[in-house]
Order: sequence, then C-alpha cells, then structure tokens
Amino acid sequence: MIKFYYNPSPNPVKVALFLEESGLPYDIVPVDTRKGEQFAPSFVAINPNSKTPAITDGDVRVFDSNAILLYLAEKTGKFLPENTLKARGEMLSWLMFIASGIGPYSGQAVHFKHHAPKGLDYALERYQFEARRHYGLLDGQLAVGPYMLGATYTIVDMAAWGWCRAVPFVLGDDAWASFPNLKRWFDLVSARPAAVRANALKDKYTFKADMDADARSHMFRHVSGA
Ligand SMILES: N[C@@H](CCC(=O)N[C@@H](CS)C(=O)NCC(=O)O)C(=O)O
Repeated sequence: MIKFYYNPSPNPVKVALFLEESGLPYDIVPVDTRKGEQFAPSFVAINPNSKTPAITDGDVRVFDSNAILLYLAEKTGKFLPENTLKARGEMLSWLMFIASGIGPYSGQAVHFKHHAPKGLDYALERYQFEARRHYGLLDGQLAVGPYMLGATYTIVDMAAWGWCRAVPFVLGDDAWASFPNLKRWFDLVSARPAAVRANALKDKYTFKADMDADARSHMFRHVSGA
C-alpha cells in the first residue's frame, strides 16, 4: 500500500489529485509542517529535503511532487501523453518548468508578500513580477488547447493545478482577471470529482493553522537558526 506523506499545501495536493484520479489505494500520513514534523528523523529518511509531499511504495521512496507524479504515472500508465518523443519532450519541459519555476517563484512571492518583514520592496516586487510572468506562460499555453499538453488531461495539469489553487494568495485577489485561459482551465480541473476529493482531504485532519513564533521557527529556519 502506498503511504502518502501529506500536508494541505500546493505541492502535496498535486499528488492527492493523482491518487484520487487513479484509484490507487493509499494511506495518508499527515505531516504538520508548522509543528516541525518534517524534521522528524523517520520522515527525513524518506525525504532528505524535509518537505512534503513524499511517498513510499513498498521499498521505494519518492520525494518531490513532480517526481512523484511521474513515478505514479509510469507505474500505472495513466495520465501520460501519447507515447512519442515529441509528446514526452513537451511533458518533461512543462513538468520541469512547473517544478523549477512556478513552485519556487510562487513560494518566494508568498513569503515576501505575507511573511517577511515589511519594507523589503525590491524582493517583494521581484518575486511578484517573476511569479506573475510564470503564470502568464501557463495562460499562453492554455490559449491553444483545453489542457496543458493539448487535448489530453495529464500529470502536467495536476502539477500546475496544485499551485494554481493559490493564485489569489500568491498574486492578489484580482489576479485571475489577468489569466483568462488559466482560469477557464482551473475551473475545469477543479470541478473534476477527484479534485473535489483532493481538496476535501484537508478536512479529515487537523493541521496547525497559526503561524505563531513556534511555527515560524520551523518554517523559516534562516531566522530561527535551527
Ligand atoms: N520541490 C518540492 C517542494 C516541496 C515544498 O516546498 N513543500 C512545502 C509544502 S508546499 C513544505 O513541505 N514546506 C515545509 C517547509 O518548508 O519546512 C516539491 O515539489 O515537492
């Protein structure tokens, strides 16, 4: 049975969507990052990067959300594009773009918008600009087809959906107005029964909500010196 190390945040929710779409049986292990559970030695043995998500599948461990999506897609043969080098090239390009661009820039945009000390305008503007630019590329891609790779719903859509849930939090409440194609696609994916179930997982567990001093000491270790 797959064990899914879960937290209700953008990267784990991508994996929740795949698991719900595929029907693979899985057990959830909640990891409360605001309590520092990502640093427990038993979890670090599965993800040396101390972040969610991760999975174990028998004696296999996989960490990093897009690696998990690719692993599960290859394991099941589901949610992959057609089996051509051209289609695989597109899939890998967008998966890496989301992993190395959308995720990190969104994460830093959130940090400087919501959590960093006030007055760091240069950093705030840089990450807002870059995050917005990255979502603009998704919007452009979705102008040419219903899904990220065209006609077929794939793991690239799942990878993008995890972060797109947070677009207003990353860029501001009016941000969707700038991305009409992305919003059309986001509503389409969010309406899928598996997406509704993936979103609802958070209600089955109690995660710490407060970003108090203890939570900040776990989440922002450059400040706490932990
Ligand atoms: N590259 C990783 C990033 C994972 C990541 O940043 N996870 C966040 C939740 S979305 C986390 O666990 N943060 C806890 C921490 O930074 O201590 C992936 O795509 O899985």
